[in-house]
Amino acid sequence: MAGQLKLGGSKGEIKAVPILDMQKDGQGFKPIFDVFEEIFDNVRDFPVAIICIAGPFRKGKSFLLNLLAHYLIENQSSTWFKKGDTQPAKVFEWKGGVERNTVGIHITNKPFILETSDKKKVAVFLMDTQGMFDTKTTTKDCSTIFALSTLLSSVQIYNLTDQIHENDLQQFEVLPYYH
Ligand SMILES: Nc1nc2c(ncn2[C@@H]2O[C@H](COP(=O)(O)OP(=O)(O)OP(=O)(O)O)[C@@H](O)[C@H]2O)c(=O)[nH]1
Ligand SMILES: [Mg+2]
Repeated sequence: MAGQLKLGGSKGEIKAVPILDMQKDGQGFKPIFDVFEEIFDNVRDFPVAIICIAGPFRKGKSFLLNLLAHYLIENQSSTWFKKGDTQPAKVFEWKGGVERNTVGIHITNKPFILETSDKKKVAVFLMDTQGMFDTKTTTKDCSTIFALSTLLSSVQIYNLTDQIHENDLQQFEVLPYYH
């Protein structure tokens, strides 16, 4: 993604759709190829950039993606979060509590067509991932989510709260070996 992106927007209602789902028996994942193909078929003529958030469960990944989506839906306006707004756009499902919410990998069904500083159009998608390291998610599943989202994304944000601790960094050493 060259240069700084400028104004652009997405026509029609935008929502997140799963491209990787958990198997019915809860053992591993299955890709949803038809959704994948349909989404990217529409942007054959554009370079594509995927902005992804990964990281531990229950830290606000989906919430942060909704804030990003809200900002892009409002065309990156300086007044993008208006006075009356109490919540960000509902593109990705998010909730409070201690139970994990997002399962698999989800991506926006439509791109935000943005423009780089050298006037090239880019189709930008936002991508959400299942939270890692909760008791229901095996290390192999964490590794699958992390590896796939790293491979698919142009920019990957690793979402942590507070400071970065040594054990956060150690998790990067372990993840690749379980795939
Ligand atoms: N105070 C505060 N709360 C936040 C922030 N980001 C998220 N939350 C809260 O954290 C909770 C979890 O948000 P989600 O976005 O569903 O978290 P998640 O990381 O996607 O969770 P999983 O999908 O289960 O991994 C919600 O109650 C949010 O309101 C933040 O920046 N500040
Ligand atoms: Mg989530």
